[in-house]
Amino acid sequence: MASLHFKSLMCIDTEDITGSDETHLVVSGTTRWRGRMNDGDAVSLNVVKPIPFINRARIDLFDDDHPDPDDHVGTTYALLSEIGKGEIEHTFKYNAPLGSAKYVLTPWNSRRSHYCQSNSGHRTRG
Ligand SMILES: [Ca+2]
Ligand SMILES: [Ca+2]
Repeated sequence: MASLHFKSLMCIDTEDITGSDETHLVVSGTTRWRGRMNDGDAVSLNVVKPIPFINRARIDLFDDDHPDPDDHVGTTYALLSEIGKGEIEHTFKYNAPLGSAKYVLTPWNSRRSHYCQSNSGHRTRG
């Protein structure tokens, strides 16, 4: 088991043509962060609590639109095999006939979780 620690998100180019994006970050189907971002904005993701995962965690980035369907900016995965490789960043690039977007999720850090180990030292006497 591992846990995913996000650091920051930068918006290079919004998907919406005018104004800011209503950006939201979804991990394994659960929204973990949501906010408005415009070109050049960077936000700290320290407010996002570490997210435990087993083999990999799917990370999706969206821009909310209403009444149109939300724009899916992109998908990436945090992998168990990345543990110990330091901080990792991913650039989401989105291209569609009516818009483009570029975001940098930088960096994340997968660490071995201590959750599984919390009981490992416990021995029953018998
Ligand atoms: Ca949009
Ligand atoms: Ca939007």
